[in-house]
Amino acid sequence: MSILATRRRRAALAAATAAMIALGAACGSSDDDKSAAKTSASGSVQAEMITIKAGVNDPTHNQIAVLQYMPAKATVAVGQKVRWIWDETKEPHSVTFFPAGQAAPSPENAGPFFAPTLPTGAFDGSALVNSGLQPLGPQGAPPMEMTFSKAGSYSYLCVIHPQMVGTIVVGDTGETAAAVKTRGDQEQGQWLAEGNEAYQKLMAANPASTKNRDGSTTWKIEMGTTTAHTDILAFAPVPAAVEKGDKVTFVNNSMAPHTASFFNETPPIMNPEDPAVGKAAPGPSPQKLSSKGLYNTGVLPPNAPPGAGPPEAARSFTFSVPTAGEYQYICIYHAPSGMAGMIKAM
Ligand SMILES: [Cu+2]
Repeated sequence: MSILATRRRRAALAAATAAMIALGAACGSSDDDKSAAKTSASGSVQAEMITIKAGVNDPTHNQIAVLQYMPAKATVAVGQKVRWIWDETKEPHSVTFFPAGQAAPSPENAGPFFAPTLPTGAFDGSALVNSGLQPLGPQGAPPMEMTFSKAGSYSYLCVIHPQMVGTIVVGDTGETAAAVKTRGDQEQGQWLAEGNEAYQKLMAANPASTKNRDGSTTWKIEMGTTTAHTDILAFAPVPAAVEKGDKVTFVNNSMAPHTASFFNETPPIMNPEDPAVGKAAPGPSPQKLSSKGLYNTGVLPPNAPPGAGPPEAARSFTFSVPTAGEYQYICIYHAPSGMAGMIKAM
């Protein structure tokens, strides 16, 4: 399936889901009905399912990725179903509940949690429940549903995005689907605004440059940026055209790992788990860029933890651009969000 067709299918799926949620909201709530638990004529308790989004990308601007659960916190009754959806995110996330006493891994050691460990019954906090990273690849992700058997407060997280933490509070009464959706929408609006502001700032900044002794210029390309709740998956612009003989240095000052990868009509690396992603090609920095063959920075690590990341040199890679031409590149990890750029040399 082409990427476009896949995106259309996912967009249609997302729209269908939104319509379903809206329908649920319309018939499931009223002002004097704050609790989702309803007693039927037979006396059994029926509870509405609530829905939480595991991340979203700005629908009109995919390069803005919200790294949050929306809403981050929800209250449910014992037995009330919670559903997490991935319909509106281009970036993979997990919903991972660790048993009490088991610490979460760091993003670098999260590999064992990329595969799912789905719930086998109502969750009581004693066993791992993990959606695995979803979606991986162009196909959409199925939702994850679970219920809780014991009152308490349960936190969960995304194994690769430390800023993504959610809480489910289990008590006597749960919230309605409408109340949860309203709060999720409010949070989403707030984080998208935060992301849009950061995007504008990244795009408006003048690229840092230094003059070299030989008269050439070295331009700095920022690889994305990070806010408290979003990742901006865009390369900051260099001038519309650089002079042949100039250099460009990719610098990762964000909180996400990135690559700058020029495939030049060689088969692109699309699988983020491919060992070639992390391998500088044809060799370590600096490299002389040409329009033939693969040029890859390898994974430039994030500037994390904040203020204590690896030195800038370890997060940078320089190419000289000896000949005029157009050189297109992507970040292998974030190509689904549209993280791509071009260097034009005259
Ligand atoms: Cu990236």
